[in-house]
Amino acid sequence: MATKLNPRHVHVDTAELKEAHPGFYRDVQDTKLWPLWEEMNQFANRTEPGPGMAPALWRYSDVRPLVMRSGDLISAEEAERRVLALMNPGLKPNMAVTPTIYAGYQLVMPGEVAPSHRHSPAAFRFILEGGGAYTAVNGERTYMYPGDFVVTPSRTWHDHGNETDEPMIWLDGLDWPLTNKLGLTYFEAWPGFQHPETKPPGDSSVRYGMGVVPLGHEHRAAYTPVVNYTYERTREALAAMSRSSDPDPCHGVKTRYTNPLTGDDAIPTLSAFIQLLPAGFHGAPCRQTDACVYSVVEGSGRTEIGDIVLEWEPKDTFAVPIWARHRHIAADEDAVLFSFSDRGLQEKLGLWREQRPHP
Ligand code: GTQ
Repeated sequence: MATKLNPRHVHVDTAELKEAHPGFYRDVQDTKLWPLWEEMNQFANRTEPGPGMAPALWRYSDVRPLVMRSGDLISAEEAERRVLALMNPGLKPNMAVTPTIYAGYQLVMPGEVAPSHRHSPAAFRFILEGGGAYTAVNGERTYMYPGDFVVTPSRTWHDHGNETDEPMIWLDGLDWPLTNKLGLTYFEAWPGFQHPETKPPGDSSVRYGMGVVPLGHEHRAAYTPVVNYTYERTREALAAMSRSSDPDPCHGVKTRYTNPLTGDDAIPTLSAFIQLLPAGFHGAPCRQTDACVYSVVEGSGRTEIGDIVLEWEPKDTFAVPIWARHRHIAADEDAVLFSFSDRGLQEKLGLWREQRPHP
């Protein structure tokens, strides 16, 4: 994307200055200082948000064979987590899909357990393939199926196990690049292999996800107490909403995964959404300051990002950069897109912006 030059570009020949005043530059460096005018153009030349990353598409038909091959190379236990991470070409060499978010395809083969650990980055899983493997969060198991959104808050113990006879593959999202930037990335291995079961499976969904809350529960955590937002329920919500309300011209029918006790994002640093684009939907172009990663759940279509056209079908993943004007187009059946970004973080900081077509 072309960047407009700022009219107050800093017109300094820094090479000439440096040559004429080597002593000054040396003394400044020796004093643990650095002249801002050397760097100012990097800052002042950018009049619009971004870019920070590139538009990108990961076709599941390309990804799946590699994920399965990784299953022959290394076990879940050896790898700790057997994952192929999405490398956004615009963010290399960082293992990141947006400036603040890491994502990867994780494989757990039948009979395997990925051992219990916890870490400062928060994580979610969005299930792509298989059915009935579990993630245990602080000893509460949830059995996972395609389209489920499973939350592993910061510093919660978690292990993944697959007692079924099919491989399970899901998309992981972590706020790891952000915790790296904050100098707050750390990790602990559970002393045993698996955390003991502490609650019956699904306990958090009935306790906190039904619109009733146990008396005496005071919610202070920054994260949702619900472990699994099942596709069964979110799909029902999308279907009902699309029957009774007009789609937004840019986003179709779009909902956000929230903490049912506070209405905030389920994970403060990883806002997550799911939207339905009705058959034949031709979205209006819009752009936002949050880079967004999409995972296609149902249907097929395309997303136009400037001159770039990304054609997608179920289980494909694609990334829309910061402030990139884009539109979604659904083919001749309803499409469902899961997505995630750092929008909630930007909103809290007063940085989030959206530009929509004028009505
Ligand atoms: O499942 O805990 O993709 O710790 C990267 C690091 C997944 C996990 C990842 C992790 C995990």
